[in-house]
Amino acid sequence: MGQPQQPDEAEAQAGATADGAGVSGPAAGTGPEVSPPGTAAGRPPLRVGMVGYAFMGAAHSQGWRTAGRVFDLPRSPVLAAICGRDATAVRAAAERHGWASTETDWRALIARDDIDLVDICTPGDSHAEIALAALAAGKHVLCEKPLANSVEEAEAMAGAAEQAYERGQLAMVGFNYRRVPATALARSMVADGRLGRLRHVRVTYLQDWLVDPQFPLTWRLRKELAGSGALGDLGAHIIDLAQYLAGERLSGVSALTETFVRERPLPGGAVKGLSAVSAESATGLVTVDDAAVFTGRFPSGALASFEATRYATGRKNALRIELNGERGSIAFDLERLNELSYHDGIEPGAHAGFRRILVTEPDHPYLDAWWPPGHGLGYEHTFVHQARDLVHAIAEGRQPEPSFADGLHVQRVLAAVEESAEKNSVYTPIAV
Ligand code: SOE
Repeated sequence: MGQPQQPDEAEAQAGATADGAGVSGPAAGTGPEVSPPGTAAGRPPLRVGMVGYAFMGAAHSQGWRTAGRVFDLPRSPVLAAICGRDATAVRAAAERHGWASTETDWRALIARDDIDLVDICTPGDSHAEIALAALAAGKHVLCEKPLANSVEEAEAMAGAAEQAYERGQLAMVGFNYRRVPATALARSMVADGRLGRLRHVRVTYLQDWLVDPQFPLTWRLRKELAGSGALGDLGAHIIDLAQYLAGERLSGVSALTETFVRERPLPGGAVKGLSAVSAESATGLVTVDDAAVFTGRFPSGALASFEATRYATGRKNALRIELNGERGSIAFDLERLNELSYHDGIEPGAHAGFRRILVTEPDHPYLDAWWPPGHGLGYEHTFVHQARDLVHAIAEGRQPEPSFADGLHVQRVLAAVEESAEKNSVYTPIAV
């Protein structure tokens, strides 16, 4: 196939870099020498080449640009090159986000000697091809979720990542919601046994940007580009998060999917983030699901339920999760991401009840490097933490999580959901 599609090109507007970071290294001057922005003297650089520059490209740029300024990292991320097919748009993106150079062909990016890591922020149809080529060229790889558009592609990617690991190259999937301090804290509480044996894992991911039937047929609604709809886009996140928090993989699912609006106007112009305008008359068919609802089993016996939809009127980015165990419960809502609700089931009845943990203390995950207690974080910080964790794993030569093998299992769950939905919700086992 050719160059990956850059569907949200209009998002990239020329402009000053957000935080004053230059795009061509430190300015010459007479003052004392300073390291390039975001790098620290004496630490080897980690030179990043990113493919894609739309919504996720902007989010990942923020992560790479900020991680070395907030955290003491063993290697300093350098925003070496950004790649997209439209030369003008990619130059504008480079300036806006602080990248030092541009490429219009991802193969040229991968061929460069001055790139250590390839960050893939394109739609799913190009993940496998770029990741396989980058691993073959000796690069580390970060790949946006879901890992691929099919189980076959994901298997090839996980296989290549396993071999690359033997050569010292690392690969990770961008399930960024593991990097919210509150979800990381939840994971450690489950692992410490505070909830005891898990009985229920209940997760929903609700958005509403498709409620209007006149919203255009953007790439996320086309199977050949996106792989699936709400299922792969939102469902992949909650499958990963549920498995991460539970500490085990789903062993089977039973599912319903639906496409509520089957024909939509074609896009009439630029797509920006999740917003777009429609063409006057031409329409096209929606080839993905609009919503997916499914139940699942964990090998431990815990039951799980999932809902992923773009039709939850009024819900913008509502990822909610609740875990109930024999000894306690935990609840999290992405729209209040600095908080975690915890019920200690061992506490005497008279005083028991859910309490709010404000996850902003320096001894909470990631927070020792940020602001004083109570000064909360947001969505973008998950990408900073993702960059931080990957840099540490690379410097220490250990497998980062979620690995491509983890991404492959999520892909198997997605495929099982589609299979079950096609077969009247029949329970569909998944190899763990
Ligand atoms: C769109 O639904 C989207 O941007 C997803 O693609 C992201 O993965 C999620 O983080 C926010 O919503």
